[in-house]
Amino acid sequence: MEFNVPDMSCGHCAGVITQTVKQLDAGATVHIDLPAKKVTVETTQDPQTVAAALTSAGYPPN
Ligand SMILES: [Cu+2]
Repeated sequence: MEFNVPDMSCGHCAGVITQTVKQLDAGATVHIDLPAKKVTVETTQDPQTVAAALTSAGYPPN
């Protein structure tokens, strides 16, 4: 699944997003494309759950 996260602007944001996803699913794979503000996630969680967690962390996907 792929998310656009416009508020993600630096390595710190990328780290928070990665940790947020891994708290939901420790086995998740997270790939961050910072210039494109794109987050690619491979997880067993459903997209709504991941999107809600990112929103709670301060990085709402659009
Ligand atoms: Cu940042």
